[in-house]
Amino acid sequence: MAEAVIALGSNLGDRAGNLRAAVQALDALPQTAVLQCSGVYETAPVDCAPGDGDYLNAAVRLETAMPPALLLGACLGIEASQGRQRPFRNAPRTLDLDLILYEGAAQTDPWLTVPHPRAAARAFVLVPLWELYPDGAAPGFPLPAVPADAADGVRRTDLQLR
Ligand code: A4P
Ligand code: MG
Repeated sequence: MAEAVIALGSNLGDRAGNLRAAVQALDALPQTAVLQCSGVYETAPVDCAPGDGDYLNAAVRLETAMPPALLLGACLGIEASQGRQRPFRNAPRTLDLDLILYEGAAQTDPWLTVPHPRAAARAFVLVPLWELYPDGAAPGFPLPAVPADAADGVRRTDLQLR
């Protein structure tokens, strides 16, 4: 089994419902279990069009025997099952599942780059990750500090993923 972390995001439709359904779907994948869920954060959109709605973001820690490519494919399938569309880059979405890290894997293919190339610069990813790894020791991805100027846009909610 390998440890993996998936970041979840939604700014369209029933945002909390979308994230909760995704956690259930991830937990139901073969040879995969969701070990831990972060809190749910309301976050200001980053690099998005003016007027886009706020996101809910979170992260989950998994153990899985699915290889990274298969796990990514499963994530894309879960997004599709929740009506994810990609009309343009950073478009509003019902559900985004990004594979942030996968224990023992490091690759830079365009269809799968792990650790995720933009995770280190995104407060909406790093804040939930620090919650999962309070000592900063995420497998293969020592956590960088949350950029001070970006932390303002990330607010913890009372919502729970499960
Ligand atoms: N892909 C390659 N590596 C990975 C990986 N590690 N995890 C490929 C997931 N996918 C990966 O994905 C496009 C392709 O990337 C996939 O087909 C896959 O083969 P996508 O879901 O359309 O792209 P994305 O997730 O929207 O963009 P990106 O570049 O991964 O993420 P970013 O840069 O983080 O931007 N603001 C707030 N507040 N909250 C957000 O969640 N998200 C974005 C997305 C922008 N602003 C945001 C948020
Ligand atoms: Mg994505």
